[in-house]
Amino acid sequence: MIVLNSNKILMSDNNNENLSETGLVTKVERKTKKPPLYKVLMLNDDYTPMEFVVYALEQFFNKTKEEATQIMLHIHGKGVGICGIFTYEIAETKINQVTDFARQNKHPLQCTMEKD
Ligand code: TYC
Repeated sequence: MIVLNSNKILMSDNNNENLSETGLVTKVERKTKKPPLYKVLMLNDDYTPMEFVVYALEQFFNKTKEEATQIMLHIHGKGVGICGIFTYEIAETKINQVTDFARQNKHPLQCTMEKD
């Protein structure tokens, strides 16, 4: 945490605001900023085989067969489901891996991302 002026910090809150002795509100900054996170969502369709979706969830999202089956059935029933939560670049990579794999196998399976 870096203090941006030399006033003594009397109080601190979760908003990174500090009340100094002079009554001035000072801002502090985390040294390591948390990156924004994105949900990778998988969409239902009428053609991709259930076993293919389960396999993709195991391969690209490190799910067990049981977890992958639950997620697949959720997507099948509700239309969309969460595969995982990642930084932007990792989410993008996962989406490309799934869509490339689906295309190679002539399945219409699709993923998107949404800010968490
Ligand atoms: N609805 C597909 C079927 O009945 C299965 C499926 C599940 C497809 C999840 C895509 O993301 C998906 N074969």
